Amino acid sequence: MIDISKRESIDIRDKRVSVIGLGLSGTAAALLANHLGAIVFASDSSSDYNISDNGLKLMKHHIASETGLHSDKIYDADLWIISPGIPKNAEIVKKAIMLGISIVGEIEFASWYTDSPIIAVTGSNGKTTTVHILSEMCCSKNIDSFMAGNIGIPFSERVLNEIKKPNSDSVYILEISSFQMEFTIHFRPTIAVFTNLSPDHLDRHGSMVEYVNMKLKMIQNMGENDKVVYNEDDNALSTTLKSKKVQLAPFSIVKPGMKYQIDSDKVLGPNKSTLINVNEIALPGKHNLSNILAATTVSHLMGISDSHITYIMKNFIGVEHRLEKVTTINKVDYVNDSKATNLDSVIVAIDSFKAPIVLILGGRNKGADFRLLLPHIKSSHVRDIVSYGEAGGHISTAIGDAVRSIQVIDLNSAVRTAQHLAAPGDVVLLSPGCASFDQFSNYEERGKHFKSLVMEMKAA
Ligand code: UMA
Ligand code: ADP
Repeated sequence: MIDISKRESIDIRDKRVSVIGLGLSGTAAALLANHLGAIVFASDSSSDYNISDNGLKLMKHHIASETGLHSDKIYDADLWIISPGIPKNAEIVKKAIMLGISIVGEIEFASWYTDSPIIAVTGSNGKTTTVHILSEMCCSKNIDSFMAGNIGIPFSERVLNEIKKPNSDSVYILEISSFQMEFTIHFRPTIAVFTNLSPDHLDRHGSMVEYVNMKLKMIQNMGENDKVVYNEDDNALSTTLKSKKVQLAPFSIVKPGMKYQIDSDKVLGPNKSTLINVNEIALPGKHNLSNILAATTVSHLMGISDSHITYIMKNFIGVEHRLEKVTTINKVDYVNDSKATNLDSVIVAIDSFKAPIVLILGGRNKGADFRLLLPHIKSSHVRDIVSYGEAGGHISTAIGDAVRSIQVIDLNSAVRTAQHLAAPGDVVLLSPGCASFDQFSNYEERGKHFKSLVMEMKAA
């Protein structure tokens, strides 16, 4: 067994480490553990092409693995490093706990091997956008910022690079999901950022309380001198965080008294001087203004100049699959918001347009009640709804006759149908409000497919 009670004294050299899951995080964690001298065995119940490929990658480093099953060998271990996609109530996990095997998540594991500052961004929405803005803002002479975590770059990969090539200017900007917090012990960011909290992933966590608890684990090891940057406009979040013994740095797009604040159409800096007019900011939507203020508040704490912060506000144009304009066909704008996998994201997306919207919703429902969308649909410019995929029926029933709606089988038919419904001046918006897994491997694949369908229509 390995004593993991004190971070400083953990030693995995010559210890048996099972890495569960051979996706991005598992593969990176296996390589890091192997580099640190552990005897690694990696296992994934899937035998998909990319998972088997990852097994081959590990083989080149003499790391043993199995795909397509979990044999009993996984229990022959001093430590488990578990991938975020595997829930804590999975049968294999319950058995490992019963056998007394220590289990840590990939983020926890990687965090043991770096002392570089960590800025950890969590929340239900806006994490990736905030991480990208922050990474641009925190690029300066004496800061080398590295994005990692839920954005798709495993933290273990970054930490292994740092071990191989030490860099005292490194700062990690991590996107942290609720899944990644399930098995954390010592993880302690220097600055924690909370964008907002709204129901998401309830199918995995079972209840909102459990979901929020996972998010709050991010600050469980933070002390009185650590800083938590949070959205003061989110009442539940603000009330919860105010009861914690940490230094709070709020941001808000409506309230006064913040380090950076919005005064009618201007963004004011810490000394109340105007930094920029809101209409000069490249990213559209109120929600993005909130993300910008989150990044701005953190950047200020990191000692970044207001002139650089302002430059990024003016020039940062956004991240792929988030309100991304694909093209215009016959005066209809096509917008890819494939990353909108929950209702909150759909709401901010439809609120970002003044033109009539043909909204495409659908995919695999993560436990959301689409009736909650009704008041927002009525107060926005949504004229038509095309629903598709596994959730198509539920969405169609929930929408009823609130607006014109039609249910189709898949995304291909949804895009064709939306094209027929759209008139010049309209927006066709894919903001599905669901996970993609019924028809795609991930939201990126869904977004790319949407974009290729649109470009095919343009070429026809
Ligand atoms: N598996 C088993 N046994 C089981 C169950 C699953 O072996 O009993 C296997 C699966 O076959 C799979 C692996 O375990 O191959 C789990 O991998 P994973 O789903 O954790 O995938 P990774 O490729 O490691 O990607 C993860 C994050 N995935 C999830 O949280 C589901 C990625 O976030 C993240 O970018 C990556 O680590 C790098 O840190 C994706 C995501 O969808 C983008 N996140 C959710 C979201 O944003 O809403 C939280
Ligand atoms: P995350 O990484 O948390 O999923 P992203 O930055 O990828 O967040 O944005 C995902 C979707 O969430 C976007 O398509 C957008 O519609 C919505 N969104 C982004 N920022 C916010 C925010 N601050 N509040 C509510 N919704 C947001």
